[in-house]
Amino acid sequence: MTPARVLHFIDGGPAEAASGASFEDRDPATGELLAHVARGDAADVDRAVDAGHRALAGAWGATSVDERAALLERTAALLEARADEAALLESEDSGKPLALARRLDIPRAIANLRFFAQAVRQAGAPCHPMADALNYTVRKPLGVVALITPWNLPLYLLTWKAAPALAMGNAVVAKPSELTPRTASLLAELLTEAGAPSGAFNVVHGFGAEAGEPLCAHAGVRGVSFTGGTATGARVAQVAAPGFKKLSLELGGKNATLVFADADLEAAADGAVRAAFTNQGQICLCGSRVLVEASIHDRFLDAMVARVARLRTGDPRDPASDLGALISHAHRDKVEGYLRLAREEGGTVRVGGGRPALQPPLDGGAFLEPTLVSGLAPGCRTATEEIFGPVATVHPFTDEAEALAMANGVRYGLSASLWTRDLARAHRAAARLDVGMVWVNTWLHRDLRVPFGGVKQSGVGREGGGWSLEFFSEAVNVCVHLGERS
Ligand code: TXE
Repeated sequence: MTPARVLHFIDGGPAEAASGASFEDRDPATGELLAHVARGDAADVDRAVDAGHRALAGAWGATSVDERAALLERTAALLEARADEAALLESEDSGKPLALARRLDIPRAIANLRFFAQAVRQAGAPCHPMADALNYTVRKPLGVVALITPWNLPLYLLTWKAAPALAMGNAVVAKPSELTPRTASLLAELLTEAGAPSGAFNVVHGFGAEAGEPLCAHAGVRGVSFTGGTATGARVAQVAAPGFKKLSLELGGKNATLVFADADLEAAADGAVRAAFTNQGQICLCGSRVLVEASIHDRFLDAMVARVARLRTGDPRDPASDLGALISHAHRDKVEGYLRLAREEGGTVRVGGGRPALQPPLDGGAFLEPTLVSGLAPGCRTATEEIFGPVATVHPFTDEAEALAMANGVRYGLSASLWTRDLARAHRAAARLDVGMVWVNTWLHRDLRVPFGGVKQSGVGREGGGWSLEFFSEAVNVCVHLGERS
C-alpha cells in the first residue's frame, strides 16, 4: 500500500505544515508505513486559531442551535456510511482489533455526534425571578477551544469533545495524538461535507511539545479539553493557566475491581477480565487492580486465569482476536518493564507475561499477552502505578474496610467496579470510594448523560451530557428590571 499523506485541516481544507515537515504513522501490529503526516508547530497553530476566529466572526458565529445540531446529525450519518473505513483506519493506526473498532469506537463516535445534537436542542437555561426584576442566564460559546486527545480511543474521544464544543457554537482546533492521526482528518472531512463553515473545525497534527503546547498556550484559545497521561495533564495545566483558560483534564487511572464473596462470581470473573483487558488494557477506566475477598481469592483467581488463558492475542484484522497490538513498541517496552518490576517486587505471573508467537508480518508487532500477577503487596509500585497495558494484579482483602483502604490507596481516583449482591454494601462502599465513577456489578456501562471524570490525579472537571455543554460555554446572566423603582 502506498502511504497516504495526511495534512492539517485549516480554514475548510487540507493544509501542509508551514515548515514542510512531516512524520511517519506506522501500524504497530505490522510496522507498515501508513502515512506521512504534516508535522505541526506554532506557525500552524496560529493559522488554525486565526481560522477559528474568522469562523466565529462570520458564518459559524451566526449559526443557530438547530443548524449546529443538524450539522452534527448529518456528520453522524456520513460517518455511519463510512464506518467500515473509519474502523479500519482506527485499527491500523492503533493496533486494536478491527472488530473492537467496529463494535465500540466507531458506533460510539456516531452516538456522540447524535447525542450532543439532541442534548443541545433540549438544553434550557435557568431563570431567577425577583419581585422587581427577572434574571435569565444565557450560554455563550467560549470562542476558539483546543481539544487534545490520546491514542487509545482516538475518534471516540475526539467526538466526545468536538460534538459538544461545536454544538455550543465554539470553533475547534483539535490536536490528535501523533500516534493515531487519521480519523481526526476523516472527521474534519465529514464535517465539511456535512456543511460546516470554513474554520469551524480545524486539525493540527504533530507532537505534544511542538503542536500541543503552543495550542494550549495560545492567547486566542479560551478553553482546553485534554485527555491523556497525568504528567502531560500537569504540563497542559501549567501552560494554559496563565491565560485563565477554562480547563478540563481527563487523566490516568489505576482502577480497582472489588469482588466480595457474596457476588455472582461467574459474572464477576467475566467482568473483571473484560475490565482488565479491553483494548489491550489501554483505557483509562480499565480495572488493573483486582481486589478479592480472601475467602474466595484462590478460586476467583483460578476462574480469571482460565478465562484469560482463552483470550487470543493476534492479528487485529482476524475477528477471532480478542487483543491486538499495543500502541507502539516503546509502550510495550514500558509495560514489559513493569512485568520485570512485578517479579522483583515478589509477584508471580499466573498467566501471560510473554509475547505471542505470530507469523509475518505480525512477528515484529507490539504484541503482549494478557497477564495476571498475584502475590504482590497492594502498596507496591506495580500495584499502584498506571501501567496502561494488558497487565492486572490480583490481591486478597479480609473485610470491607480493608478493601476500601486498598482501593483508595493510590494517587489516582478515576473509577471503580464493585461486585456484590449486598445492596446496602454496594451503596455504602460506592459512597466511600475516592473516585469519579463507580460501577456496581458491571463495568464501562455508559450513559452519555452522566458526569464523566476523576478526582485526585485522575483529573479536574467533568464532561458528559450537560457537564460538557456547560464546560464549552460561558454562562452570562441578564437582569432585566421590571419597571418599578427598586
Ligand atoms: O500520552 P500523552 P502518551 C497515559 C498512559 C500512558 C501515558 C503516556 O499511562 O502510558 O499516559 O501516554 C499530547 N502539551 N494515558 O505519552 O503524552 C499528545 O500529543 C500539549 C492515559 O501517549 O498524555 C497527545 O495528543 N499536549 C490516557 C495527548 O497529549 C501534549 C490516554 C496525550 O498524550 C503535550 C493516553 C504537551 N506538552 C495515555 N505532550 C487516558 N486518560 O485515557 C503531549 N501532548
